[in-house]
Amino acid sequence: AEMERTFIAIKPDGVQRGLISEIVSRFERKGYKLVAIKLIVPSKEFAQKHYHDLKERPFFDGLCDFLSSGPVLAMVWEGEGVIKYGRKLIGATDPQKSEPGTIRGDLAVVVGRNIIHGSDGPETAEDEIALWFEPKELVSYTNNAEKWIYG
Ligand code: DAT
Ligand code: MG
Repeated sequence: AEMERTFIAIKPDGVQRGLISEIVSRFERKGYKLVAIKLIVPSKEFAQKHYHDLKERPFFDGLCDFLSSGPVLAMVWEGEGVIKYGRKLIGATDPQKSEPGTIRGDLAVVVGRNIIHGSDGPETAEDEIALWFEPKELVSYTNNAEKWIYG
């Protein structure tokens, strides 16, 4: 496998509920590397860009209102297989269907307040990272635990 990067965001419900440290720690303890992080309140127009693939869905307007309703913790995480496995850590879109042990399974109840976003593939990861972050905000550094995580 190759090092890859994914875009992960804690939505306004997760921030307001005090779940930042819980969620960040799951990615951190797994062994993924934090490359960028910032707290921002996205505009509705920005939320519409982020969710542009869903613009025909009936919940699109409410979803964009919700994402822009408060602070979002935007992050980039790096690691082998992090795009796909990050989605596994997050769990199914509808928390009613998320397995226990996943972030949504353990910490959320309904689909409209499912606390976290994660890129669903390599192309969306690249697009979402470029939408949310300037290249200079992606921090280049050596994680000294890496040789213990990857061997
Ligand atoms: P995911 O966030 O798991 O990638 P998605 O990309 O299909 O899911 O949808 C984006 C968000 O839209 C999702 O996290 C919550 C909301 N959403 C999805 N399906 C919904 C529905 N049927 N009703 C209300 N909100 C929905
Ligand atoms: Mg999605």
